[in-house]
Amino acid sequence: MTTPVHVTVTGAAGQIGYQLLFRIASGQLLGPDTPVVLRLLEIEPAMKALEGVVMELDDCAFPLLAGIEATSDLDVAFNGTSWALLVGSVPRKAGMERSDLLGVNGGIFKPQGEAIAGHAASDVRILVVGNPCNTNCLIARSHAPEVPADRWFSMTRLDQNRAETQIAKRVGTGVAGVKNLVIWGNHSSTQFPDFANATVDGVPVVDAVNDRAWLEGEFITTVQKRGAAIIEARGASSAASAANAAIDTVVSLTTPTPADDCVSVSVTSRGEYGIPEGLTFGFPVVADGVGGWSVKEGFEIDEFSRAKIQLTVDELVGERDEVVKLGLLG
Ligand code: NAX
Repeated sequence: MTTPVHVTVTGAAGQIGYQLLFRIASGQLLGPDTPVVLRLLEIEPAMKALEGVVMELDDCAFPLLAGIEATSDLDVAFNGTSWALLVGSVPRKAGMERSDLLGVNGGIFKPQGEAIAGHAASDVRILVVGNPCNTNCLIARSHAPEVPADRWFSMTRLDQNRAETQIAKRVGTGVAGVKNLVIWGNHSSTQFPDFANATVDGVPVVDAVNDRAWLEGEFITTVQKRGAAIIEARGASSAASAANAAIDTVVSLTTPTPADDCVSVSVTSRGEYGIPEGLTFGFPVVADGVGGWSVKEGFEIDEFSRAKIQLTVDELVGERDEVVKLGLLG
């Protein structure tokens, strides 16, 4: 049997953790030939709940699950890990100011960045899911300068999946036909789901939908506000779809991207499309299937799109300025 790959999940006893761990252990993250060791991080008060999750993982008797390490110790959690899925965080609560939110998360993502730098495998890649995920990723990365910037990702794939479904339903076709649908910017309500570069069944979305007002209005706001709509309906935030998007992100980053498509994921900007360098920003990405990726070139940005992208740039710059002010960047 091949050597197991160690995968860390933080916030492992949470909602998303519960939807994610069983899929990883069954081979859906790294494929049917790769055994995994799960390294599960939780805070002390949630260790008992995590114990129950571990019991259930045991009870599945997954042939690919080569071991489970459940811990509240950061160094143990990230020891030898090749994929760190940072899910646990403190999302915004009613009445919380942005600086409070960023301050609390700085306290989580700074030490996690340091522990990744100190203990992870040399090939580690990190996907931040816990909100505010783009800036949490920036904080962790800044405390792990030893880990190359191109190994850090934050999740905009759930937004891509949401946007694809909206388009497919509108056109009355299957979701597999929707390509090149990028989410620019922050995983927040300023994100820009870019219909202008997307195609459906080989036809530009703009032509297939043939209703620019819907695309510029309801489509964008439905995707931007989908998380809130799910909380309103379900009384709890997206969990199964978020876990699914985390799996999709890793699979897409580890398999070659088809020429007519892209992956929506937030990566460290190197100034592509005029986005300020160093921001963790949602771009159209293409993966080579052997660990490399690049921002896809050639997307047209018209005046409408540029204005939308600027809004999300401004928000992320604001978040970055705030964490600088709070002394949270390494
Ligand atoms: P839950 O509150 O169910 O679970 C979070 C878990 O994290 C808890 O068990 C908690 O004990 C643990 N935790 C807190 N601080 C920790 C720390 N310092 N170290 C380790 N574990 C810690 O939240 P859940 O629904 O699972 O969501 C997790 C995060 O994902 C939230 O921040 C949420 O906002 C974010 N989301 C991000 C999405 C995205 O697309 N990027 C979409 C879904 C989701 O909203």
